[in-house]
Amino acid sequence: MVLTVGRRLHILNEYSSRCLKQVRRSHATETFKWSHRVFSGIQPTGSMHLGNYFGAVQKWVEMQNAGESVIYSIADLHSITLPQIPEHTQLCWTLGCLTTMARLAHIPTYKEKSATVKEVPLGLYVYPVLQAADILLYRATHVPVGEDQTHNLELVQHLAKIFNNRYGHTFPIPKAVVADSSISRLKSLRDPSKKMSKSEQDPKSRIEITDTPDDILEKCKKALTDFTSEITFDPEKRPGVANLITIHSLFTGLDPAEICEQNIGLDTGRYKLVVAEVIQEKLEPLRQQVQQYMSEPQYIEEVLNRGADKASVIAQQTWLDVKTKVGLQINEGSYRCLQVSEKRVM
Ligand code: AQP
Repeated sequence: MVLTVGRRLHILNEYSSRCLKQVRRSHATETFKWSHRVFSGIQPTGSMHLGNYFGAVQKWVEMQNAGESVIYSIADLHSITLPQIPEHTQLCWTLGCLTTMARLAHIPTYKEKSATVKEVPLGLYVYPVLQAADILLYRATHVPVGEDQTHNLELVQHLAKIFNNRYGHTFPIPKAVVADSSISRLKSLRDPSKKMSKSEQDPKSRIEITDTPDDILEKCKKALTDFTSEITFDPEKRPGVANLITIHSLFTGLDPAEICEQNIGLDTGRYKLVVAEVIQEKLEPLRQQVQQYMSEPQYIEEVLNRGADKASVIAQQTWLDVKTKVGLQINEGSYRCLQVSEKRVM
């Protein structure tokens, strides 16, 4: 049987309106209870620093150790490496069709990063949609991320709602799990008006997890503070000193006020040495553990492959569901639907 373009369109319209009715029916009757699932990721754009660690990774380990169902990823597509995970890019396209340019242009992480380049790459603009695809593909219910990602998470929630309203309940509305708000985000040691970042050109702007004690001392000494000598915690007026106190507080669990009290009489130069010592001591076991893992590349590869195999089963299931609902997948049900429509047309 050969279908003309007109008939194909007619049949597809029939099909769409049937699907729409099914969707509306399902909205009215279904209540969904998603099983708890945690998803998050990190870009392989450089060496992990204290911001990544305290902002997100520490929480990931906590949730994993608490026995939660977790998927943590290396967001390689985000940093343009190997596009070998088609479901992520396919869902990204689908979700991209559900949002607007105006909405994406308002996302703070986009504004910040686009301000640093003359020609803004399309990838930077679409980045939050790819992030949404990553999260929704695994039907995650909880997303532990740093405070800088809260607006991106709002876009994910918005896209999940739009998709569910249009095509039927498909995704949970994921919740951001943000580290203690007092932590907020760690700032660059060289310019405390910016966040600590892997891709910042000056390596002295961040403390990396694998930094040696000498690196740490050097970076703390060079941290930008101000011309007031005593130690006070004032993130607005004295962001450089406040950043050092925050790092100190994160490692020791001490309140910033307690830290200021403990260090009365020290000037900022001497206080930097105190902070360096705290970081050196607390980071050393972590650094050694990382070194140990780095000496076992086969083991790391095995863990990554095992995780990827598990994740890809979920990704494929979700993408099939999305394709079917959007009408990109002709399955047995839709084929019957086409046959019925075909008879009616004839
Ligand atoms: N300075 C920070 N303070 C607190 N949390 C932070 N995160 C990043 N920087 C800070 C959190 O770390 C997680 C992983 O980040 P990512 O690699 O996905 O991307 P990012 O936020 O863009 O981190 P970077 O280090 O700044 O990378 P580049 O330089 O490549 O852009 C996220 O949950 C993030 O919130």
